Amino acid sequence: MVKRYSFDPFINTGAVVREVPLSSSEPKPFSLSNGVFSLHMDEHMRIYGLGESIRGINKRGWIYESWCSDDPFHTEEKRSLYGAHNFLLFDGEERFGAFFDIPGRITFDLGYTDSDTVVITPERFALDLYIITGESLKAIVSEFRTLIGKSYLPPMWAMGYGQSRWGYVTEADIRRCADAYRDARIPLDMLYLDIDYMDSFKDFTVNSERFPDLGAFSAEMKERGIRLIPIIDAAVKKESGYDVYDEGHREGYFCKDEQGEDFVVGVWPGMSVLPDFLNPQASRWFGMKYKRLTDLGIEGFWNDMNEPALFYSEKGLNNAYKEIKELDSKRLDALSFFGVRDTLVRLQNAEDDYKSFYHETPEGRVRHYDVHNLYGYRMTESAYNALCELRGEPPLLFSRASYIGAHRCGGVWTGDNHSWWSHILQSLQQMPGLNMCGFLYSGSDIGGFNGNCTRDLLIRWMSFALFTPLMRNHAAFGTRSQEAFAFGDTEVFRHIIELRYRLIPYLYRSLKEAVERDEMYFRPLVFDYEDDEIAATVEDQLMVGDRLMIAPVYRQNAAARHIYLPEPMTQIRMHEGDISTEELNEGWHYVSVPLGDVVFYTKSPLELAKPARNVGELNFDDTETVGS
Ligand code: MIG
Repeated sequence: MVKRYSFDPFINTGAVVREVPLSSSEPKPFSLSNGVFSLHMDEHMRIYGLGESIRGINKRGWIYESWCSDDPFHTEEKRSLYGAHNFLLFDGEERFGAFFDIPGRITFDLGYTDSDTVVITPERFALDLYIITGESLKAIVSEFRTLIGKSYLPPMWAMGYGQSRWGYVTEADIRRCADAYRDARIPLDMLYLDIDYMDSFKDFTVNSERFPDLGAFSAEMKERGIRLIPIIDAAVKKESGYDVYDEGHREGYFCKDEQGEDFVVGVWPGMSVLPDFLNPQASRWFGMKYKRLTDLGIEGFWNDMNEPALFYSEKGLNNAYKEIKELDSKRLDALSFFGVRDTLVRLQNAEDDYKSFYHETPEGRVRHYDVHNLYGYRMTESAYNALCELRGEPPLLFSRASYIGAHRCGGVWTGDNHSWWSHILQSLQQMPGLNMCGFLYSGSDIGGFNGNCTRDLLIRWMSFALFTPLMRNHAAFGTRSQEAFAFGDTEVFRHIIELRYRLIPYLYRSLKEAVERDEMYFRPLVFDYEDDEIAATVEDQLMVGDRLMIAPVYRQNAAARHIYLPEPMTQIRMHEGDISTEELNEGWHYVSVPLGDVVFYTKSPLELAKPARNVGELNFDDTETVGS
């Protein structure tokens, strides 16, 4: 059951698709005073949800803030990442879900300040609150999901493995990568194009020296079973003569400052402007620009920098110049040096900039700051609507920033993680939260984005990520190569990636069913075994689809780990491409998992396809059954 409480919302966020009558009762079990929702927690209460956020599956004990942020350091003390997913599931003596539908900042203190108390503080008291009850954790999630509408389902080929790297600059770089995968006989379905394919980082342009004929190149790759997936950034280069800028400027489709002038920010293309994705005309206009790339045979995109990320604004930069000039006249001491340094650092994603521009929405003019968390969502929606219209079917599409609602239009990747062991576990722990909020097609940058990857890290990361719907290896500019062929011996990677393809019949069916039935693809164990007190504390295993359980190794040098089975299961082991099984009883086991073996568990027989070079070549009818 869903109850809705309304507290002066000034904009329809679009998150909710079902009409829910207003409830006049108190928003129980919260108590509300002075614009703050609070709740006393019993000793055993656990809290799930909050989508893409850091720390454990059970969120109790930390403080979170929804504020879509371009922050490439996903360390434990952070409160926000790229998404704003304000759904929580409280599991104590009282069991209920709560969705705080608010486009701006909101803080969730989940027993951080006072370990027995939840304190939820919307910065501006303008929101809808939905309280959701149901028979089980799963039922509450499903009820919530029917409220927010069906999740995005990508085309089947998007279940293939993808290789990406910020640093493939030319057609030759991409072809070399494709060839290396072919030569190593490692399956591959997608190669990603990062910002360097563009002409001066201008959206919807192609650098003609680097890619003389993208249409022909994309056809050549497709012939080989590989799709090219270009990036699109949110901001548009401010340059007269660049038609996207000229048109948008003329039509008033960019966000405006206080005086009604286009608000100018610095991002990759240099001085840039921000499409007003909250203005339906502007959104449609921008979305239709993807046609330039679909006309070249492109079938999928990733949307980046849509928090929106701002390196600086024209306004902020001018203020900083002034400060530096003043300093010039003083004698430079350490404190003024640090002052100036901080001024420059603070230019990035500055709160003052987010307060300095406006959107034209159907509800009137709104300040960006108050609706900040909707921007990435609306960019994804812009692309999704246009691409569905242009293609007659959904594209491959995923985004960095998001709000609930965007789950209907695309997936998400979890942004700029690091080549750190802790980020394998972090990624695992993010998946169920994302799934609760409807983001099913998701995954992390395999091998880690920032920092240098090592062979063992990549093997372990992939052995987990082969279960994530979005399976993409991606790395930052200037980092060490981390493709599956980069570490000399390719066999070990070929076996792992082949296992992914062998599992696609099961994984894609699980994804599709999760979409159709408003369910989760990844679940914490406790969702399936509610009365099992041990299952409720397991933070490094997940259920995948209706019958699999995974328990990956994510520690450096570990060659074995403890796993917990809530019921007897068949252990499936892939060793050098061969599959073997073993029946295990319920309870704890210490399982040997040498580097390169993939070990997982099934409750009932599982079908495995034969390996294939790409999804198109997979034979869904030729499967073998393993497990009992
Ligand atoms: O400021 O396009 O998260 O995946 O490779 C960095 C370059 C911009 C951030 C994305 C990352 C991408 C990178 N982008």
